Amino acid sequence: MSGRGTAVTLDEPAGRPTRQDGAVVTVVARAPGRVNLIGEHTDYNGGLCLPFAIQLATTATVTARTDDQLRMTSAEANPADTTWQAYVVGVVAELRGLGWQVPGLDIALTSTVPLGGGLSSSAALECSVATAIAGLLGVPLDDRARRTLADACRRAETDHVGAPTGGMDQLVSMLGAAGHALLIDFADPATPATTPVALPVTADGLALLVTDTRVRHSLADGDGGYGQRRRECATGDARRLRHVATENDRVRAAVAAIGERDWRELGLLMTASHTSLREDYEVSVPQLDLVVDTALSRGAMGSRMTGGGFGGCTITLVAADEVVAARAAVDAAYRERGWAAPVHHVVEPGPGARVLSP
Ligand code: GAF
Repeated sequence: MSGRGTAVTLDEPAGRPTRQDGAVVTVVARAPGRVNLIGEHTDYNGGLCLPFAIQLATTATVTARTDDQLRMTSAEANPADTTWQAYVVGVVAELRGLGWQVPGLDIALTSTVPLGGGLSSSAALECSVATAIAGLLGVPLDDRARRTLADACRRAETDHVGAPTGGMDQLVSMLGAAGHALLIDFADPATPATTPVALPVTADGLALLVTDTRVRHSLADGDGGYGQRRRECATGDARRLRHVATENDRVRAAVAAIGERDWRELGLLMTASHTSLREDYEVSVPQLDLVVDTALSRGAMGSRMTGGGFGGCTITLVAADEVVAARAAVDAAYRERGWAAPVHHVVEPGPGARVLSP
């Protein structure tokens, strides 16, 4: 795939292209973070997962330069921490590697996805930049292009940042649809099969409550827990693989339960997923367990950690009119232990990445 509209005049003194050739020079794109409803640590094990895109998102404003430089700013990143820049450099390198004629760029990022908070701020960042570049080059964002971008973003993360992630986050950020979760089957990791699954929880008086434990964990640490779990699965660790097998069964059962609007069953499957992640996969932490246990004791239908674990977020299925009480109970349990207050978001399945302007 090659871009068009990339020609920029080279005589602009401030490094900015003009529009005299008619090319679009500034594109604004938005890509969402995600929550995984069920199917954890299955993507890199050839299995099934069921994430959805959320309303929290990253917005990239990308302007073509007349030189080769990449200049970038982030409204939210800590100025002393420049690790996020590797994600951008990786995306540009991967797209150039595909033959896309990506010029030098000025990139301004702003995000409502908590950075490093388990809602896939990294995929939102990568996909917002990739989508803006596609817009800049005039590449239509059809299904094929979206998959190409998702895969380039995954490689940016694995090959440039050193975070050996599995591909779920980038795929759902690119392919998410409002009102739907995305069933992803990684049986053939090179061409994951995707099926939208309508998720009418709100219509049935329920809510999906995400709770950020405020415990941070980086997937980029190759010696850290995430990379270690991948290696354990690759070498056939029986307990880890038992989680993967039972989790795949739970995803299938969850899709069936959703189809029947059997929310009680979905809740039970979510909670069973958490137990398996805690006992067999050993990626939970006391804060995640406390949120899950407290929400369940307060009447939630199901609750589990979501994402890679070792911190990050939980997702809880709860009656809409019980959200306030569930939040208050979790906050109180945190206070009792003297932990910094968690952050809650009621989330709904939203659309995948898109160009906002022009
Ligand atoms: C992280 C990774 F980025 C995903 O690829 C996936 O493996 C997930 O952890 C665990 O299900 O979000």
